[in-house]
Amino acid sequence: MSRPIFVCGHKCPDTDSIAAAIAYAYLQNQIGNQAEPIRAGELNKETSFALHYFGLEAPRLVETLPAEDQAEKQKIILVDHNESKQCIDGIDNAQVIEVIDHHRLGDFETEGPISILFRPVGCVDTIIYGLYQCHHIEIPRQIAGIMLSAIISDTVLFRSPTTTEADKEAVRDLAKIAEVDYEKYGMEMLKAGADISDYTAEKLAQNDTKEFGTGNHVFTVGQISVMDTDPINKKKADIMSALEENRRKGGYAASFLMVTDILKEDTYLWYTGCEDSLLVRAFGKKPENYSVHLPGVMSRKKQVTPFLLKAFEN
Ligand SMILES: [Mn+2]
Repeated sequence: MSRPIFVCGHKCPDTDSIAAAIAYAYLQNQIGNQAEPIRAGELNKETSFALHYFGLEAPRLVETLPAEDQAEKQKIILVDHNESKQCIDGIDNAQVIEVIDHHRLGDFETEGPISILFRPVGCVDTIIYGLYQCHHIEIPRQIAGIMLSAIISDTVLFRSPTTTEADKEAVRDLAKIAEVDYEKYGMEMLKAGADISDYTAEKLAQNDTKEFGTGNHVFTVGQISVMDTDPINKKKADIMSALEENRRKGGYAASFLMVTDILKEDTYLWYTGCEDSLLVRAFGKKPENYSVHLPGVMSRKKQVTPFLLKAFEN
């Protein structure tokens, strides 16, 4: 009869976006709605590690939602994002029927009424975990595994200030179902994701990049998690050239790259395209060599983007 509803995370998908698509599509199928998880981009190493560890297939890659000549548009549920700039290409060819997210409410507009569920928690899979409980649906071991991977990833094993009690509780419960020692597994997974040894400067420059905008200023913020900043610092010159190249091509006001040390729990924010004074306005610190050191900063959403948005407005 009808086509399955797509469940899709943001572009440049992270573990949360992939896990949420898988977990929420599974839940939809259990409650009688045919759904298929899809992804809007390549998997990162951390996500590949987690999928492989729990024996799961990656969602199907859909680069652009095609324009349909059918009377009814493809239905889609967005998870882990809501800003139009972060949506899969061709989103206007689809009908968004639901959004589940844990980010700020962006510029999202729809033609008709939709279901939305937002909660200020560390990970969208924590919200989805709650939905499994609401519907009394049993979580299979593999899905519990990918969901807890997502929560560990987004909260950096509870180190990020975005972490809530609900995230911790979900991980503890999911770890029992997945039969893993979540601390040991979590460190292994983060380590797999932090391995950048074979990444080119171009790839590093666009790692986990998201677009944000305020008024006429559209900028990008990417993030790379490492366990040691030495290797990436050695490639800084090439990464900065690639970052500037991407900024120029995309016509962005500025491009930022968070180099986050997950062991030291700090970030070096690299940037191109804007004045040093913007960084001073945003963080009250004088940058050096296109980098600002931000101790204790790990969360793009909570500790970086809001300050950049404000600085651009002033
Ligand atoms: Mn997320």
